Amino acid sequence: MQILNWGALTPQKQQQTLTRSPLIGDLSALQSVRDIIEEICNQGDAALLRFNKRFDGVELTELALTAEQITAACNRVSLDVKQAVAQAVSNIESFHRAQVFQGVDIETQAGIRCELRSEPIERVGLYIPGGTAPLISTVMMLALPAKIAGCEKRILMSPPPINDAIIYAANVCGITDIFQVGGAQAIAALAFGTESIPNVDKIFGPGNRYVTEAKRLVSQDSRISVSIDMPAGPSEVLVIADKAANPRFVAADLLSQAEHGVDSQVMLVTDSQLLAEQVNLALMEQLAQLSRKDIAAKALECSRSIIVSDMKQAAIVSNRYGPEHLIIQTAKPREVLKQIRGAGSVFLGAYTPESVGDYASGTNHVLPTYGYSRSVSSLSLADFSRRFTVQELSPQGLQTLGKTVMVLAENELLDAHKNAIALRLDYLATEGRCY
Ligand code: HSO
Ligand code: ZN
Repeated sequence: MQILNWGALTPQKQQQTLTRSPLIGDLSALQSVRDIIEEICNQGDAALLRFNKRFDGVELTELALTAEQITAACNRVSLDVKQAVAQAVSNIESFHRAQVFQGVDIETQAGIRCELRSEPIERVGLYIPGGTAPLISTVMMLALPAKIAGCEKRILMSPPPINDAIIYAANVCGITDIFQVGGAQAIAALAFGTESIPNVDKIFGPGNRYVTEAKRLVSQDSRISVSIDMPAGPSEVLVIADKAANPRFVAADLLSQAEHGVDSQVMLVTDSQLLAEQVNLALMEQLAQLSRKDIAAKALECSRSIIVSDMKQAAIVSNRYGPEHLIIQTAKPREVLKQIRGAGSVFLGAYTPESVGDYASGTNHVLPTYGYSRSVSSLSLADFSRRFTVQELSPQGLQTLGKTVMVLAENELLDAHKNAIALRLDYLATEGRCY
């Protein structure tokens, strides 16, 4: 990785060093996503079956997996995978159960009661991409909070043929329906519904450019009201390390993120030039052993090491970048943590590689990328429910608040608002209470 000295860079160069590559370049892709969405809207299941054949080379008669197919897939999964899923599920469940919303119920003034309540989103659609890495872990990260939140319909979509371990994880995590559909057409089906697929209220999950664009388009489509989890971009990690960090650990963590995709970005921020050089050597050594070395090598091409003066400056650089994952491998990681303002998920110390959060520590791995961590939260239980408020005033409460509301309404030139108060205050003064 290219080694840059932060202090020696002009402000412009510093900015450039922290810029991500532009997300969407190919406009023809966008038009084809629009066309796919319209085809699903107009022709439903028939179009989905056609797309399965065209894009995935799979000819099906039914989109839904049957109970028998699910059982057969589960039987083919090894005991090792089953045990690993069980431990991961247990930790992810513990962490997400602890997030159950407690609610707010207070009197802001005597007789003025205000509440904040939460209800599960009724129908959620969870998208799991196909491709070279079958994301068993993403099934757990989406399906478990959906179940714990109490979402009634929890639909999983993935391109055919769906990997057995994905089907197994979906089954263990309480998915209610599995459909064999991928790509933009899966998102369109979840958003609009088809003869066999019910439309949902919110769509979650990662995907390629087409899936991401389809999510964006359906969430802005005025014919429906479907929301999406968060804006998606390529995966990234930033490692803050000091001179005592183990360069082999650091290199392994950088590569674990670089292997996700050629557009993944990995950054090292350190106060030690020597460590940066040692990490570069370790990267070369470890890269050669990887099955996805071509992908990781490409990702490393636009990744960099930044030399800073101290850990305070390291935190400043990290905050400006706002990484999806932040690993702090320093003598006192919690001291650095105090200065961190934006990161999707933070991994502290030498024994907390990103992989543990990706799979099984309990935290969610669906995180804001592309600098959104400065304003968007990591996926949590709250994303599977909606919050709403309730208020109730007693006659005394209305008498306390009436004048204030009437003055504000009058000054907004909204007479009907004022009237709704005035006639009640009159009623209370002349007739007494009505209940
Ligand atoms: N690092 C990914 C999640 C993942 N890693 C799934 C392995 N499997 C999220 O950025
Ligand atoms: Zn990962």
